[in-house]
This record gives sequence, C-alpha cells and structure tokens, in this order.
Amino acid sequence: MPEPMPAAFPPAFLWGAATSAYQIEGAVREDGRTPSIWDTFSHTPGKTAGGDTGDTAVDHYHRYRDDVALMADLGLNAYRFSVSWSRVQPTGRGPAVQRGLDFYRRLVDELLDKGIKPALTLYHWDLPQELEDAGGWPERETAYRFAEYAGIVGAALGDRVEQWMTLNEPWCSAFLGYGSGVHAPGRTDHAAALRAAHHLNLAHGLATTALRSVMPARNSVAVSLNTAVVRPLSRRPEDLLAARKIDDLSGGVFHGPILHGAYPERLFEATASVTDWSHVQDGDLAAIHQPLDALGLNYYNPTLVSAADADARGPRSDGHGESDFSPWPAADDVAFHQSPGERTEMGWTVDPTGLYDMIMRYSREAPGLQLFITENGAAYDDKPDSDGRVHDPERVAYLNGHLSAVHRAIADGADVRGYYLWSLLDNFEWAYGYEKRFGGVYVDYVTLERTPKSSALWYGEAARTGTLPPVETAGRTS
Ligand code: IFM
Repeated sequence: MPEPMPAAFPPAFLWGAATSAYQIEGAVREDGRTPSIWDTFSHTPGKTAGGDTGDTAVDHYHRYRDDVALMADLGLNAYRFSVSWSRVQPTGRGPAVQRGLDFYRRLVDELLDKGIKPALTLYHWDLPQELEDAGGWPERETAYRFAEYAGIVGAALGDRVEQWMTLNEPWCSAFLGYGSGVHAPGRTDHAAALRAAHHLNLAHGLATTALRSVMPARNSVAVSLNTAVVRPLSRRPEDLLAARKIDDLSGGVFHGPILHGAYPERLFEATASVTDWSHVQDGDLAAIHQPLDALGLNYYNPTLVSAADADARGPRSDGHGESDFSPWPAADDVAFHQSPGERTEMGWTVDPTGLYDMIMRYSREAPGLQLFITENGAAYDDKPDSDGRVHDPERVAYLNGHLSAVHRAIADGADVRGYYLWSLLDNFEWAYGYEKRFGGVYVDYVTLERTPKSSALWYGEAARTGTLPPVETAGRTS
C-alpha cells in the first residue's frame, strides 16, 4: 500500500506563534511603563503560584531580536503579540510615551525584515492600574479610554502591521477578573463581571472604529474569542439547557453583540437575578456591531456540563483555576464535569474534535469572515534531557491532532487562514506562575536560555513544507 499523501494546507496559510506582553516582556519599570492590574495582582501575596510575577518574565523586552531570529530559524511566517497598554499610555489616558511605542516599532520592523507577518493584539488582560483604580472594566469610561489607546497604537503602527485584534479572550477579563477573581484585578462580583463584559464589547466596537479612522483600509480588524465548546452530559432537556446557558455566558455574551448586534434574549432572562442590564445604553449595540474582517478563535479543550442536582450546588472546578467563587453568573444550576480522555498538565482534556466543532460553528455564525486560530496549544512538564534537548512527544501529538482538525475544517469549507501556536516560549502562565510550560521553545528560568523543543522543530517543518510531518520523526530533525 502506498503511504497516504500528507495533508497539504493552503499555500498562503499563516503558521504562527502567539505570546502576550505581560507573560513574556519583563522590563516592567522601563521606559516609562507603569503598573498594570497584573503587576498589582501578581505582587499581592497568595495570588500566583510561588508568588511569581512578570517582573522579568522571559525578558523578551531585551531579547526580542533573538526571539524573532528563533522564529525565523524555525520557519514560522507569522507572529501574534500584544501591546502593553501601560507601556504606551502609562495612566491609561492622554498622550503616548514614545519610548513605549518605539519598542513595538522595533519589534515589528525586525519581524518584517525576517519575512514574519506581525499580528497585533491591543489588549491581553493588562489594564493600566490607574484605570482599575477608577473602576476598571465595570465602568463605561474604560471603554472610551480603550478607544483612545487603540487610535494611538493604530496611528503609530498601522502602516506596518496589517492584522489587528482588539481584545484577547474578553471572557477571561470579565469573568475570571471580576467573577471568580482568579485573574487580576481579583474581584468577585457577578454584577460587575457582566458590566465588564458589556464594556469590553463596547471597547471592542469603539476601538474598531478608532482603528479604521487612522489605519489604511487594507488592514484587517478582528477580536479573539474563547467561547467554550460546550458538550451536554446527556440529551436530557435539563442538560441541554445547562449547555445552552454556558454557551450564552461564554460565547453569546460576546459574539451576540459583536457579530449580530444583539445579546441573546435568554441571557437577559438567565441573569435577571444578578443585573437588570441597565448599563446597556441606547446606541451601544450599534457601536459594538462593527464590520470585521476576521475572527480569532482560541481553543484548548471542551467543556462538559449537566444540570446540577439541587443538593450538589455551590462552587466547583470548571478548569479555570481554584476559587471559592464561580466565574459563571447565575449558573448555580449547572454542574461542570471532567471530559473523558487524556489530559494535559493543566488538567485539560485533549480533544481536537472541539476545535473542529468551534471552527465549523463560527463558519456558520460569521459567514464571510476569515478565521484564524489565534491560540491553541498545551502545557506539559517539559524538562531537558542529559543532552540538553527537550523532547515533548505529547505536545507533538497534541499539535498534530489539532492541526489535522483545522485541515479537516478547511476541507469541509471553513475559511481558516492561519494558526498561532500558544505559545512561542514558556512564559508566565498567570495565576499558575511559571509552573506550567506552554512554549514550543523551552526557557531555562535561571539563565533565560531558549531551547526549541521537539514540538517546535516539528511545527517549523510543518510551516516550511505546508504539510504535517509524521509525528514519529518529531525531534530527530534539527
Ligand atoms: O496563557 C494563556 C493565554 O494568555 C490566554 N489563553 C490561554 C493561555 C493558556 O492558559
């Protein structure tokens, strides 16, 4: 029997890696940067594993040239990074700090010089602390401040960055930041979380308009969502209802207004005990519902739910960190279950069919928009061998499975234009500190030396050839 032909991706497919500012940059007090909510949170005792902070992170601020060279050596043709708001606008309002913008200009020029397409995210969770002190995302004013910041960055970099994302995973900002409190700023108030969600939506819409007013029309504007891929435990009507509620609270609450100009009616009913939604003002939905060019999808694992028995209600783990408070407003009647199957170091089940389902769902939900997988990846307990190499066959298998799912979705008609591995480098994994390694590239946290893991070499070969290499050869190439 002849070997099956390896699956070929479209020739223009973007093979990228993703990072975010606070997770990799370090240099938190340099060039005029001021604290963000993550500086404050990580410096608060008990909030992160081992008291870890992003003070140094992986020192990308000083090593960005080496990191870009690493990507070029691997053969990647795209890189998604985020801008630190408080590096550009230290108080979250007013004029920009040129030195902050210059860093991103140098980074982008280095990428372009190496033939790597930059993709810029404006907000990956690091709100300037001064804006949180003024009320943070539950306050409407924060959305206006974000639009101003977007206009500044768009004017500075719009001539050289074509791919723009306003927000990364607003669900985490709203519900982990203000609901369960496992993320900065660590508040536990469901009404505030729902207000935050609306103001993040408004921020997205106003920022999209601001970007369009200062950037060349060829540039693409998107948002990256991490809608849960919800699976009901059974076909019982009450389990289907539970699944729908979590879908609304993770997806509809964002893609409803952003893609369709309306919140799902069911969401208002389901959360009526928490908020009356009077924070939604006339004109907001039109401001949020801006035409987009693309949609970013972040996927790691599916979410399995059922109706909760009345006697089993209360806080429980849904894979989003340890807290006595649930991130999910008005969802005491929903029980979360561990999906069956192999798990990563985060305890997240490996299930590439979830990525396929997510892509196909948004192909229907957002017809005409280009889709990008803006994050996908896995944490494993990677360690260098005695020869100094880092072999991570589980991550190779994870990537192979998920990229195969992307390929299948494209074959089935989905317009997926690119994939960004989360993450380029091991980095600060928020409340988990440096305990969880998501990188394709291993970082020695003492020397900060970078070593591509076998998964990065495998992924680089995929990028260079446009096909998925056999998994059993992973790591033998270098
Ligand atoms: O590290 C995070 C990233 O910042 C946002 N999406 C999920 C990743 C893994 O938890």
